[in-house]
Amino acid sequence: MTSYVIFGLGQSGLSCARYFDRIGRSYYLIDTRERPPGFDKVNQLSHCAGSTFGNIKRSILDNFEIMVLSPGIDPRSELVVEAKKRKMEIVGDIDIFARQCRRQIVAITGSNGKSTVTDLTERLIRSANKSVQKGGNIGLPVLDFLPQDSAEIYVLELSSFQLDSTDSLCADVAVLLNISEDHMDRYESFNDYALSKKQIFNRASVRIFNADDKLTVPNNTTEKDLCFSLSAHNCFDIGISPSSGTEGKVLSSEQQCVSQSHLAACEQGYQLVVNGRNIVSTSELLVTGTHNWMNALVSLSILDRLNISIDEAVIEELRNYRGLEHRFQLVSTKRDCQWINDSKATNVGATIAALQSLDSKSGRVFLIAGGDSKNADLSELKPYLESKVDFMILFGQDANKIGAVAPSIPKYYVETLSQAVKKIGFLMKSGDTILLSPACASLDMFTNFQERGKAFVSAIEECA
Ligand code: UMA
Ligand code: ADP
Repeated sequence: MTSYVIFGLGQSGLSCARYFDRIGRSYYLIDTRERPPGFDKVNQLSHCAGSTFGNIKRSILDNFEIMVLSPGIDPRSELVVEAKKRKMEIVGDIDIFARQCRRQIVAITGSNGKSTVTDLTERLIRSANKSVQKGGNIGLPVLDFLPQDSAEIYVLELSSFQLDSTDSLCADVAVLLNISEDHMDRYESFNDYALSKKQIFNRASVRIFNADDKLTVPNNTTEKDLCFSLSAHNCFDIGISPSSGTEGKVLSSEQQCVSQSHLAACEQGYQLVVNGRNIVSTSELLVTGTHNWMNALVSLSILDRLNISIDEAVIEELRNYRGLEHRFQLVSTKRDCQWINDSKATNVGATIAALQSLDSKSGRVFLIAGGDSKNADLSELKPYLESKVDFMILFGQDANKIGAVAPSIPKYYVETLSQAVKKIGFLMKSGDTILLSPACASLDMFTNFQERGKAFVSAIEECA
């Protein structure tokens, strides 16, 4: 009988164990952590044949044929390399899900915007009266949905880590939002990371990609695919010409057609134009920032590709969407200033998007940044810092690295977020913007980005 070892007892591993319990399959659990997050739940599992936590010897693999690998585990780690050497089958939770799921799957990846687009897409599909469920990297492990498989459509946020252990996914719609440097502690090169993201297109029926970010463009396109862009003109640049209305042509040798969605300038701001149809003006939306308008455009494009009618109920849902917590979120107007919590900006691309979204006519900008840069090249921030930021308040492990990027900007180094807010309290005046957009992961000082965002909000309440 095939024997399974589940490597990693975090959210994914635990959900896999529970799924195996539900279908009556036995398994063994291992984790290099002495007390992994699922430790206290092990005695509630019905088909767990045993477990080893902490120091794991290679010989443990003698007993197994298939390894279910958690996304947080580096495939270069000793035990995974050994498993590959032994020609064990290595699968991720998304792979197991994809093999069993009989419903439509929308798969979303990118360096930034995944959670927002996943969340918004689920809401829009639900407002069109379809049964839908979001899951994946957004924090809802997919195997929790099986074997019931009760939704009509699954909207999955997929990280590059998850894509690396997924060979069976045939997404009905696969979306690649953007690619900028992230997780360079896990990939040998930026090219490797980009290739990992592009795996989302493998075997997909319809591909949605970003005409403004050439790295996201699939090698071949078909008439079912769709590209989105800030402007209709950018589609020309990659060889797609918008024809009289709804469709454009790829001018490559294959001469294939793709549809497109874009922003079009109008009196009130921009119109979201989806496959030739004006849907809504950005002035009617609650979310702000160009990146969020692009996210809205992508969610609408997904509905278009699923043949779900974008009717008034869908548009009303979009108008009322407030975005997710900790993502470029206005959390206070204390002392007549804009306090923005963008704690989820854990890489350079997200902080650039936040800086680009700041209104250039508003007052001075204080940027709070720092944390674990994950070996990223921070120099790309330089022009955005120099054109948008008046003061930098830096903290965490890589504070000095960020500071070195823009030597001309006045800066202060602090130990905690409350010290950062106190410092700003002395310098600020009415009309200023204070932006927490760290460009770094939080793990050097916090359990996660949510805790960092909450610490910022508490500091505003107590210290500003
Ligand atoms: N770990 C060990 N030893 C082990 C197993 C894990 O040290 O034996 C460490 C990992 O190196 C990692 C941590 O434990 O630092 C968590 O890893 P995990 O694989 O146990 O993670 P899960 O709890 O299963 O959560 C994962 C995703 N986490 C990661 O990919 C790191 C969650 O995304 C996701 O929500 C969840 O599955 C459900 O699908 C979080 C994340 O940070 C939000 N994702 C990264 C990101 O968005 O940038 C990719
Ligand atoms: P992810 O799940 O990919 O991390 P989120 O939606 O959680 O994406 O947003 C993460 C960060 O990226 C936030 O700081 C957010 O403001 C920013 N962001 C959201 N959408 C985009 C986008 N389309 N392009 C660039 N940055 C974005």
